[in-house]
Amino acid sequence: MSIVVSIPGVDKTNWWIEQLQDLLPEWTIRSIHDPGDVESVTYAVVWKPETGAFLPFPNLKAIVSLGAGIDHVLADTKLPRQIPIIRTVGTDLTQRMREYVALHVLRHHRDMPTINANQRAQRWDQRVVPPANHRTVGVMGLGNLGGASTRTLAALGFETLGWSHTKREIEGIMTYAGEAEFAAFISRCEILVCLLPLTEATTGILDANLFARLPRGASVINAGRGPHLVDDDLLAALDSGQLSHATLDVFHVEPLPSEHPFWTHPRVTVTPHIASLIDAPTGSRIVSANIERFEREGNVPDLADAERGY
Ligand code: NDP
Ligand code: OXD
Repeated sequence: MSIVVSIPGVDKTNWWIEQLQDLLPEWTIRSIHDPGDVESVTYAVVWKPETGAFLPFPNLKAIVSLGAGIDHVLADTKLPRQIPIIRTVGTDLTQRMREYVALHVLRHHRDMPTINANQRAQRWDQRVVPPANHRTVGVMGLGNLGGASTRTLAALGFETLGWSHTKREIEGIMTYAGEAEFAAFISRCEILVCLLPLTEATTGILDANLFARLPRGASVINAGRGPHLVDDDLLAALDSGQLSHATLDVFHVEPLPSEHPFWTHPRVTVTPHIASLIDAPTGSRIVSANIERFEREGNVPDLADAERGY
């Protein structure tokens, strides 16, 4: 009975192995690069696994994504598609994302990027912005993270909208669903937050067409995945004034390459995929509980739907 761990970086892998071993003492836990008896491996705990990473293990019962997203697992063109994928989600992850969304929405709402630039230019400009209840914020994706973020925004007083694939009811939030209601949603979002999973349908969703439908001067926060965004379309929308600012946590290539224009653009804030990074002690508790439950019941609530892509 063994578990293999695959995370880019030897130090991180060893750290996770130690944490998991403490919680699952009866299991053998090893790096995927030194798996021992491949027949005994029944779980793989992974973040951005290499292509073909799962092929050596004929008895895998489940793949555990060390994160909420499973796009990094589905990106493996040699993935054995029948193996269940378990997401790692929990209150810590949700709490961190709520903090990130609140921080950056408030920052856009109060026009802090301009105030910071004014400080650098020693310019005293007392800007008056509307209070939150006169500001409309829209969240794309109303799952664990998006749903919780809408509640936090509403608690801060924002007029809060949410958009998802199927209709969701969230108290105090105006919700929209699917293509049919997208136009009504997007035309109202002065600040737009993307917390969608990356799927075929959502790749490139943050493009010129979407930006043109936002109110002029709107701002965008992308904490979903880099490929949701068409980078050049964002740059053009910022340059034309259609958008005022963007905060980006996720990128097509991570780490963001040093020559990428986002690093130095005056109206782009870059954060290094830290909106809701899970830590090894918390993550290991969630992962070990999920593995134990999957062993017992053959199912867990956090099972992803690989066909759907999230
Ligand atoms: P969930 O699976 O819980 O929720 C996904 C939401 O997106 C659901 O509301 C779903 O709608 C909606 N959705 C999916 N496809 C579409 C579509 N085509 N059109 C409209 N709505 C759609 O995901 P989480 O909230 O747990 O996580 C969301 C994403 O956040 C992750 O996949 C990951 O990419 C990103 N993430 C980023 C982190 C960071 O640090 N930057 C940290 C963790 C996650 P419905 O329910 O109706 O199907
Ligand atoms: C995740 C992430 O998917 O950290 O959990 O991006």
